[in-house]
Amino acid sequence: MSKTKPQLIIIVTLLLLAGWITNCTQKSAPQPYGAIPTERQLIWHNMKYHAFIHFGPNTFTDIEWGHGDESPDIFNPTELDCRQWAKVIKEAGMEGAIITAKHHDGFCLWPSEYSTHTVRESRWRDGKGDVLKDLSEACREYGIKFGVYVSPWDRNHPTYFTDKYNGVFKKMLEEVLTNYGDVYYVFFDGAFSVGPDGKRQEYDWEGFIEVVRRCQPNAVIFSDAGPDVRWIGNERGYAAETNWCTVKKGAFYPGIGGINDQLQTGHEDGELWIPSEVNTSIRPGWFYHKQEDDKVKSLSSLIDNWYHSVGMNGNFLLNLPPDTRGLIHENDIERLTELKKYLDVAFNTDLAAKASAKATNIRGKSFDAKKAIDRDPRTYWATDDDVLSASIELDFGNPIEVNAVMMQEFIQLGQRVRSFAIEAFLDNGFTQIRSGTTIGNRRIIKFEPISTGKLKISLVAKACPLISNIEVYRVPDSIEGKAHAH
Ligand code: FUL
Repeated sequence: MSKTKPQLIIIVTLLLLAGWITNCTQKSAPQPYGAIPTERQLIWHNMKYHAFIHFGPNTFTDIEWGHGDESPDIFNPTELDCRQWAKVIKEAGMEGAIITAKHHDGFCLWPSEYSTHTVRESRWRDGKGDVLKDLSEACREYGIKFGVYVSPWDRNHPTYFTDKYNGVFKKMLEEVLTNYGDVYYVFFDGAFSVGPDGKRQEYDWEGFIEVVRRCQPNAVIFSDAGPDVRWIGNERGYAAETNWCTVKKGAFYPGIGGINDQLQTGHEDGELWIPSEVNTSIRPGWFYHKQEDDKVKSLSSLIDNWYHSVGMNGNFLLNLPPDTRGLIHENDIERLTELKKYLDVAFNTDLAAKASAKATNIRGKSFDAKKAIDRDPRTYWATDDDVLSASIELDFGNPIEVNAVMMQEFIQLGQRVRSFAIEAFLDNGFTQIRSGTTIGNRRIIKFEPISTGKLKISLVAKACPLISNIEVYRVPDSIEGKAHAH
């Protein structure tokens, strides 16, 4: 049946209207700027704090880098209990655990078919144990994510320094990534050695990445160079003041030296989204050493690490090395508990929640100022496309004491802010109390406590700034009875 003329007119009008509405919505929605994160990176961005677990023959030989010629019998934890680790990690508020499935000595914490230097050759549980099985099950039981560190450098495997090694390593990876359920994180270390004839093992990075993507498509891959998460360039647990999630193509390669400064900052105009992981150990070493039992980091240095990692556009990966019993040591647990207590107290009350907000520029008419300070990550404050400098003012009504501001960019559409300033209303005008450079996923700015009725946050961005969250706190220096945190 053919359509009548009036019907056609209605259809055309409706189509035009639909097109106009779509066009308007598109115009009012900010477009992505530069590189943006993938889904799996966003899941990682939404985490803050996870545990690193260095465990293996080094725990028993009391050294940091095993030579690969140690007897597998040396690995013999007397009370290994991965459920204790998982419980400690969960209670510490950490969201995942990444274990050295294989460190540089080549010893496999699982009975790999591709090595003779594994738990199977050890005395532990008569060679029938599997640390990865125990830990992955414990993680599931306690609701934390399971991740693996697999060292490409292997000082035991007979094929290392030959072309065959890449094939062996990929097979090992397949075992680790297919037998233990979901793996959220694969950590590739950059350390290596040069053979007696000056030869260096060439790694098949593309092949390694292909195995991870095929076996665990949701896992993020860490290395000096990403592809999903990059090393922050030091092992002290400190991100730099300027920390871009973006890096330039080809600038980084795992294991090349001389790039630590660039790893710290990333590159403002990088074409790749590779944010930073900030890692350190709770003790001086990565592996357990009895003589370090009284050298567990102080609460104030852990608090300092927290503000320099989670508070500086990174995640915090804190190493907790199990001891020769196969347990996380009491001293480490005490410190973790203190940090958790501190964080619970410090970030308990968001003082911005009750403030009213106004901004110098608001994109379109859709902006609800309250949304800039709520916790809904789907909403954000955006300016018009051509407005690259803007400020938001929070009014608390009456003066309150504050000393920390947390800000988050809506990174789904790129990292944009290149500088910011925080001003407080004192006496009868605004006075600048802090300024800084990048924000990214999360930036926490601490300053001396001030009593103020209003805070103003000014931003200068590369493209219209998008802020998904602003929170304000009065954080303590430490918890009761503990030393002052710096
Ligand atoms: C380094 C390694 O050589 C250390 O042993 C440790 O695993 C650390 C996290 O990475 O490159």
